[in-house]
Amino acid sequence: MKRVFFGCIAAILVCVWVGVASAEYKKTMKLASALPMDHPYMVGSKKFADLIKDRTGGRIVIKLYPSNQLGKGEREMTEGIQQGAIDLLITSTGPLGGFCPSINILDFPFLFRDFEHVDRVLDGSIGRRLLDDFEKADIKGLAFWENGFRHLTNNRVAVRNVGDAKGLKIRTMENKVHLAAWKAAGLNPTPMAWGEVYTALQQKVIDGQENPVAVFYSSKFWEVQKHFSLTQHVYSPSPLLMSKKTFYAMPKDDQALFVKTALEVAKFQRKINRDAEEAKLKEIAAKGVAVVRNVDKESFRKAMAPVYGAFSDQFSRADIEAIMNAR
Ligand code: EAX
Repeated sequence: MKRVFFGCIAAILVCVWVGVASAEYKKTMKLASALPMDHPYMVGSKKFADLIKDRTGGRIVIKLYPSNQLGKGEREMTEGIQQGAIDLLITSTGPLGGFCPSINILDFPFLFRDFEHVDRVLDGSIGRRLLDDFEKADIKGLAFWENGFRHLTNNRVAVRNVGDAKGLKIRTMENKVHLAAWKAAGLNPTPMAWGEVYTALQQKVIDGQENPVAVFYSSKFWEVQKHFSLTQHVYSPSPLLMSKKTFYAMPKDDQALFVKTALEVAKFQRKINRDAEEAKLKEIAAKGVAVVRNVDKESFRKAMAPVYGAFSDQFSRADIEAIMNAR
């Protein structure tokens, strides 16, 4: 009888302690990204920050730092996450392979069929495992938000098939899989941090780049690019990352709240990204950019296919097929 009584007392004390711990935990956090406030990255981030503030009664406040305010590019800001200088970062997987090698499996060309396929993989066990892998790099992967399907743009030629694009000097992210894929396709890719791309295009140091519609639109690339080809050559996921130090310093209830809210906002953020794409593309065309919609995607897929063999020592056929064949 006594054991039950003291057991109940202990349980009550733990609940009180957890409650007090959560009630006492207060923090103002920094959330960074490479893109401006009107991009879905930051629309999603604002919703996330508002929900966290509301759900913690104002104990946790997340301040937003868009447009590379906290670093030259996503690689540098990911280093900031590892060091704890930045608390949260919404970033493409571009440079992340240097921190968490397994994430590069998502960067293969023509890996995903469509958005439904993307959601099934990223919201399932494969996506969860990839997010968990970040912990080895002192990073907490909260959820997969979205950059979108990437498309090729350039200043020289209307690209309808891979042959039209041969020799184009294009910027890619600092991503070994993307670099290899574009080399295999016969282009001349050069890796560059996001913050340098607009100027490099303006000064014609490079002919083109590749990014989803929303990035092209929010960065006003119609000012420095004439041709937009809907190649849809790779899907670009964007994990919401958190400093592992910051995450585990929070009481367990707040940790669970951050994961739950990040997953909830992932659905909202992907939807706003997808729903706005066609209207943005029409505006891009209205700004004078020549948009090629009927691209021969198969010519790009075939030309980029050797990249799978080039990394077969790091990514098994079985792992690739587990993603490709996910139904
Ligand atoms: O994450 O570097 C890139 O091209 C990324 O797609 C962009 O910064 C958004």
